[in-house]
Amino acid sequence: MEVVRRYEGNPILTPEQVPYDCTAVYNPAAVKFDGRYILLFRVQRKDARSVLALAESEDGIRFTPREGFAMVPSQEEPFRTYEEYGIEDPRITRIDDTYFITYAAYSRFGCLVGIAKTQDFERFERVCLASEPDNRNAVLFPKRFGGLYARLDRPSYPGKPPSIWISFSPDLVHWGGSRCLLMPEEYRWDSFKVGPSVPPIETPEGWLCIYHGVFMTMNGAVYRQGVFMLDLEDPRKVLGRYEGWIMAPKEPYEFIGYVPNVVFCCGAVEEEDGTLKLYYGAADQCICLATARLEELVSLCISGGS
Ligand code: BMA
Repeated sequence: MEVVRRYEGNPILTPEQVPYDCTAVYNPAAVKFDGRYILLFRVQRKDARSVLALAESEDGIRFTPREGFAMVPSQEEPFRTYEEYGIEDPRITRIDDTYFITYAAYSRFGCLVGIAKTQDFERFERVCLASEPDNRNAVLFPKRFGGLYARLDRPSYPGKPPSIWISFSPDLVHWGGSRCLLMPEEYRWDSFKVGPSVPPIETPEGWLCIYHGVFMTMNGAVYRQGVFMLDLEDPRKVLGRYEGWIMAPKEPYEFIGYVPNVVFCCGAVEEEDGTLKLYYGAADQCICLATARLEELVSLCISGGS
């Protein structure tokens, strides 16, 4: 039996089901807030630039999109300059009573990490632009380490394979102490690039990290999902990495879309019974749901073998 099981009613949200003109809805952040499930997702508009919208649900399966957008490129500097081409691929982490949103800010300068925050999912406030280009897929840890916030992200440097790094900050604005945690493995499913998918999930064995790995084929990139584990006390230590993928494109809605062959997870909600609801973009076109047992993902990281 597969560790990650797709919801049979996928996709759960399509461009046809939202009340705005767009070509695709995908790559959703997910969180449970006030007893309801919230998805903050990327909406690709007809000029190919993206904004973020929000949908809510009682059961985590049937989502109702809100009218209007939750976040659009800011008109205030310095955000205005660096969000000119849009904002993409959000992730949400709750730290104390605040929900922080990390997103990719796109502009003529490339792509960098933006951070915003909300307490009620009604009003969203920018915190800062938190990297140089090119960097995206930042996820914040829900806890501090020695008083410091921590994040994983995926900087890229010409000629080097995009990899997963960790950095620390006293205030979410100034970042340092950076270390590389995970690099693409040569000639494997994740040999082209690796990047964080969802914010790290605390388990008794360590921080479970779900990541995306990319393989380049004659027909373009294939995006899959994998797992690795970090030490609870010192997240700079990698405790294990599963050699295989936990999820790869296989359903028609993952093959047919704006970008075929993509499963791209940005949000997970942990249920009380140890199930994880994984929300992901399929073929950069629509939003889907899958479930997994947290403990099974943990054992894959510890056993390592595929
Ligand atoms: C990445 C990002 C994601 C996208 C993925 C697959 O580089 O642009 O937003 O889902 O490619 O196209």
